[in-house]
Amino acid sequence: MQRRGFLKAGLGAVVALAGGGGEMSVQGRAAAPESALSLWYRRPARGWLEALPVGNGRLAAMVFGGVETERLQLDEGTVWAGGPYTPANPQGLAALPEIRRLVFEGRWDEAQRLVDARFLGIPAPELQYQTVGNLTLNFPVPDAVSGYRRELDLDTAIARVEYAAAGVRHVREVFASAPDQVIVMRLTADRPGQVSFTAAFDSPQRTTTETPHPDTLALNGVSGDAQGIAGAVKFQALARAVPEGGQVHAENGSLTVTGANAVTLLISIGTSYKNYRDVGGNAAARAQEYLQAAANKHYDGLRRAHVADHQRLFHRVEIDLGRSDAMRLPTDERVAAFKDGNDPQLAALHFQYGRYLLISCSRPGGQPATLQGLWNDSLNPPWGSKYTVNINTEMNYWPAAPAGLVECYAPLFAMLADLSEAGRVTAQVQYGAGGWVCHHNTDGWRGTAPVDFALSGMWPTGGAWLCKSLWDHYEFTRDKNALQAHYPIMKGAAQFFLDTLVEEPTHHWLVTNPSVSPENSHHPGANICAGPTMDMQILRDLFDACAEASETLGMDAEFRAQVKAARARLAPMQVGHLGQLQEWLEDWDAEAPEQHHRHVSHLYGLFPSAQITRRGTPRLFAAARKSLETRGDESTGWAMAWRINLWARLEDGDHAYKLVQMLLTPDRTAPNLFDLHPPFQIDGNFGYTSGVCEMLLQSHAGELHLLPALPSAWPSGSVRGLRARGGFEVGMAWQGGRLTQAVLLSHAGRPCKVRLGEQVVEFPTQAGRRYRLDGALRRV
Ligand code: FUC
Repeated sequence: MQRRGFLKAGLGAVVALAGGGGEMSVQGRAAAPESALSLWYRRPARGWLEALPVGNGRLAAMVFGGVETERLQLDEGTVWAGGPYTPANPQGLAALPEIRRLVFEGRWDEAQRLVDARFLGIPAPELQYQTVGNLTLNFPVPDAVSGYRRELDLDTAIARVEYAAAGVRHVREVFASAPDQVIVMRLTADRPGQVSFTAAFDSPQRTTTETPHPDTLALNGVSGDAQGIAGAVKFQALARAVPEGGQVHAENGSLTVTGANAVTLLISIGTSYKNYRDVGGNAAARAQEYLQAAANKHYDGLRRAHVADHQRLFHRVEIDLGRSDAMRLPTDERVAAFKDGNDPQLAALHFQYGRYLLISCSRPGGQPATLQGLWNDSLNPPWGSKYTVNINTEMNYWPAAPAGLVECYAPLFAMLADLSEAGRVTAQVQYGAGGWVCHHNTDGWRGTAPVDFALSGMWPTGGAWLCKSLWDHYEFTRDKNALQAHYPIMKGAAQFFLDTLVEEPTHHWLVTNPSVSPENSHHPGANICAGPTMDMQILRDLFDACAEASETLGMDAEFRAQVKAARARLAPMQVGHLGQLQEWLEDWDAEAPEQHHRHVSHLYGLFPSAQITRRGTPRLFAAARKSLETRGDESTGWAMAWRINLWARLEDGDHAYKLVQMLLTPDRTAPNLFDLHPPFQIDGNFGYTSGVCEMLLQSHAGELHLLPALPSAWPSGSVRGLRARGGFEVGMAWQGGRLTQAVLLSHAGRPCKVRLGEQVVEFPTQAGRRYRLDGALRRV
């Protein structure tokens, strides 16, 4: 409201810029930044969902950009509540036969009660990801400011604040450096001696502050207790001011700089977390080591290294979906206007934002992206900001390969290696099985047992779904060395199911039991079941991947024969009496209580899997479409993002775009472009970026399908650097809704089959060579 008044008033308007409740006069409206890849605003963040995220895969900050105060809300990816624990329930194994019998007899209520009583992990809930705290800078209060602008440039991964006060132009830059492992803030003014502030840490954690040096503040703390497990992650955050001119002085937990020409503020955080079983690291030594190394460099060097490192990944993909005048507006106004306006560049910006966020929160050596990536201001965030692996964590990584960021998979793969150890205990203790299992959630301690309650927790297929990313990595890169390293994880996941699948009484198909179709009820209050369609689809993919990998690697012939035999006996996908793809073994869909449920688990077969394709399985394809239509469009942020991908696979670009429009509204996209479930959940950001990839290029059916779901809203455009299965990199340009040219770079020398509508061409390729095609797929 306030903003609208301000915009209409133009010059000389008054807005609350102080952030502390005061009003300050603002003269002159800042113009849009030069970089079209910027999120930007004419006022400081009033709340966390307006603040701008920076991150380096381990450290993260939300930048508020106030004039009187600057707040950096800080996170470090290993600050998890509690400490190492093993949740496997020793009562589980004895209860399992009875649970299975009750499920097969349709006595779901009794089965669920038995799971709740005897089969959940101990503790049943998993532990949460937690914030470190804040570093707040207080500045001298100016009477008036002009030309205030706050922005995040995705191209450089730098957040920036600028304004003029009393004739002095102030600029702040903030970035999280991956090469130097510190968060850096640079404060400058265009007149000497004008940078002054007082900074202090605060935190909702159990912390103490100290001033170990005249230029350094320290915050020492330990993560919170949770579920009866004592908080065991010690952390230290350090902030050091390196002023040019002026004076710096630290005392009683606050750091004061007066009259500097410029200041570089370095923030370093170390924790005692070494891995999910060991929290014996020296937090202070780590924090100091990073700080010392960074302090030996000049700001320009830190900035240059950061920008180069970011651009090495970020520049791999360029996209142009068209431009319009809307680009001149602040980002939050564009979100509000998107659904009825003409702003294709916002769709492109949001696509690149997903790539920016993945680069910023998932880098080798760090933890995988949680439900909120790395960004969390709470000790108790929604759903613990954990890893929900019945959709959300998988969705986080959907864009990694197609959007040119395979390196960002690294923390997920490291977590899978952990889970393949931790989940062995759960497999053995609760199922008497070999291999490993992870149910529908995990956390910083790699919990793998069924969590919370039977309705959602009794789902054994989370680890198996995560393994799809290992196979995707191979399909996109054809990297056999990586496959070799990943194969034992996939094999262990498959082994668990070879040992635990049971024969269902009617058709003698092999099925999971007990399980659920994630979070959906087939009868009121009843989720537990045997052999939900999604489980069978996931296992078909896992068994296929294991068989093909073992063949490619020339090993494990006997195991390969076992998975192939088991695959052949899995319950098939079935079309129900309404023509829908059945979500369960029985034709229950029409009576299920929530017809518009957010999860569309059985459509896993359409996306991300390729078991249902338009040309390969037309009957199932029609059934999947029917199921998706029944579920409807309106849902949570991530669920609508999934639907974008599904409508793209259905090759209906305009329907996919309808969901883009529904997602890019203030109800589902915060002012800082964080996706809203609501609340904030980052999966919707990543699912969106993946969805745009699927609209422009698909490669799941043994061919590169160019522009399979181009919406009429993007008649002209271009993209460069998308990745496709088979090791291809693809650039395309189109006009009037038709392809004008395509360039394919073959990284693996695989044969290439290209589809455009109903037209198909095939040719062999050589690794490292580029192939140009015109709008009729003729080689040029
Ligand atoms: C799944 C979803 C919820 C939420 C949670 C984190 O359980 O069903 O909507 O996204 O994960």
